[in-house]
Amino acid sequence: MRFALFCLVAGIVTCVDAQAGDIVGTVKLTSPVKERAVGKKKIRPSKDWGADYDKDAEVPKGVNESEYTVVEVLGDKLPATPRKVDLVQKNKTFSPHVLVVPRGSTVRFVNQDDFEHNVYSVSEPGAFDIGRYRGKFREDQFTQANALEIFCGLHPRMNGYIVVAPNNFFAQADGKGKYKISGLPAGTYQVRFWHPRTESKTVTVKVPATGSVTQDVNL
Ligand SMILES: [Cu+2]
Repeated sequence: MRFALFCLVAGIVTCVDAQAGDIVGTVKLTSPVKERAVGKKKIRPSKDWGADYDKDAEVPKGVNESEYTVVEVLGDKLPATPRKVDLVQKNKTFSPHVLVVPRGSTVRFVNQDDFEHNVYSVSEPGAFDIGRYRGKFREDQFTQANALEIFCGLHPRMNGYIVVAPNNFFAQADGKGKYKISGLPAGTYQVRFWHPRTESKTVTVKVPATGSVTQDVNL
């Protein structure tokens, strides 16, 4: 009773903060991971970039696929604090390969090569095309939660992802598949485990008022 009164006086936010838990666990990739996607020869209607088209650009090898896994707590009502984050294009690769930002964030595309690049996505909602650019940066804001598959119209083998999370509660697994989402208000949530080249999985997780709950998943 005393605690409930404190919540009423101090406000819901303080009350919720006092009862927050973590989700931790390990993601194992047990299904075959599909080939990395390749962009289209001609991108948006009427664009043909002719001689600049480079079909042989290399795909980076030797990366640990588990670190591309994104774990996100679903729900638009949880807070989403916009950030400004760089996505670099260098040596004909997107770095990072998978970028995760909370809804409303701005992604600044930075071309660190000495030739032109482009970034586009046909994923909906959120399809975009920043045009071709060089020696400067372009930026775009992402207001709708989605996993956007991105390409460069000039180098079709350049492939990456911008995952726009619905709120602040997300994590990327590390090279061993381990992840942690901290400070989630106690409650029951739908949590999605996403990987760019295998099937996603959504599970129900009950987050305790203190401490952590362990949720391991095989994708
Ligand atoms: Cu490019």
